[in-house]
Amino acid sequence: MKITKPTKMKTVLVTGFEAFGGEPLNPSAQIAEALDGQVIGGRRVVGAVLPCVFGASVAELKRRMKEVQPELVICVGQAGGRAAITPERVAINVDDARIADSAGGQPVDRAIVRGGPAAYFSTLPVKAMVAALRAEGVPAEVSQTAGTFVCNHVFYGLMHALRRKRGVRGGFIHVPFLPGQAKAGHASLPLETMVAAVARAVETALRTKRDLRTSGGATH
Ligand code: PCA
Repeated sequence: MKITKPTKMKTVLVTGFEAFGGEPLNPSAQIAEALDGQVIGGRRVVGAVLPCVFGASVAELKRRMKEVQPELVICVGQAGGRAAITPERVAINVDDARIADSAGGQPVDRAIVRGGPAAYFSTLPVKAMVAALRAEGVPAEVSQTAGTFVCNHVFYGLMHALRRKRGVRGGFIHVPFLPGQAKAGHASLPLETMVAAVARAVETALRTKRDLRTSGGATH
């Protein structure tokens, strides 16, 4: 009798961030925790929460990538004030913090990787993800900037780490506040909607090798 070892299920890494900036919670951490252990598109999702700290966040991301060996990495962060789920198109090589991170660090106009490229594009099918979410009635749009705080920092660090890893794709999605967080006038989305949206984004990324070419760029 021939005994074959069961093949290990492929994995997807989804990260969120701890709460920051005086907020009691961060929807991205709750999304990562909710998706941890789920199976999407035949892959096991590992959810992890990163510190909202320049440097340490990327170190923790790389540690988890080494451990999990994912074929897809989607980092998620909170963008308070946004009204939609926003896959990010591009990470830029600069840290420029308006507020201190959770360890008191506040870099200004500092390269993330000295001598690194000015920017990296997401290797996620951002337009296909937006289309899939909109088809389900979830507000979504491609974002042209992930800012210059810890989210952009992690996004750039991720894409820099993946630059020579053929076959492993990655990118970043910003999500709005939760209803309990949103101050007057700020948009929000319920947690269930955001968890389902990121799950749909993972599923869409896994089955879409070539992004859609729908128009949808900003006019300014
Ligand atoms: N949002 C911040 C950092 C952590 C988070 O969830 C940002 O947009 O940079």
